[in-house]
Amino acid sequence: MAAVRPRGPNILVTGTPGTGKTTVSEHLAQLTGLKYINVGQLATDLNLFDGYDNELQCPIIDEDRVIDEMEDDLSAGGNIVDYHGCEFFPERWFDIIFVLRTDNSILYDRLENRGYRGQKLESNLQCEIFQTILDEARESYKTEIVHELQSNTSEQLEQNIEQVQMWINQWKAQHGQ
Ligand code: DAT
Repeated sequence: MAAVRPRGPNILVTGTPGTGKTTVSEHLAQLTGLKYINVGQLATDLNLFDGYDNELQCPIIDEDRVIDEMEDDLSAGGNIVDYHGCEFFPERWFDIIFVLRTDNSILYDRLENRGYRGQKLESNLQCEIFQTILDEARESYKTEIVHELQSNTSEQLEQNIEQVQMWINQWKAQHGQ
């Protein structure tokens, strides 16, 4: 049976760092009134870390504590969640998953602009080349709720925002909201 979500659908926007999750999610939250949850930022704000990943050169989030922190919001519904991973979230949380994808050369420039260098830059590019996050999403959720979106250009950004908005409106109509 479908979950009851009084505040609207829960959407996960995932993908390799630099593919545009924050950009698209913040726009969507503004346009729709859904709550934006940036999981990396939440972990930083509340210091929910559990070690350090030497390969990706970033702290490892404490998944159990992050889930505890998010549970009330996700149970109520109406959230846009932004994170570069997806397999540790409870499957029941999400109504739809969007996996953003970016061509290598474009992603390289975005990550370099962000100050990524060496191993950190390489590991993130490999993550995109091997479609690691898309595979993770397909393995962790029903494939029919996992959608790949190309995120190379500002035109595609606009199209993606429009597509997700349309989906939200449809969901609300179907659920009498
Ligand atoms: P993420 O949250 O996935 O790490 P971001 O939203 O911070 O990514 O975007 C990284 C950079 O790329 C940022 O400068 C905005 C830009 N960007 C994002 N999506 C884009 C798109 N579809 N077209 C052009 N630039 C984009």
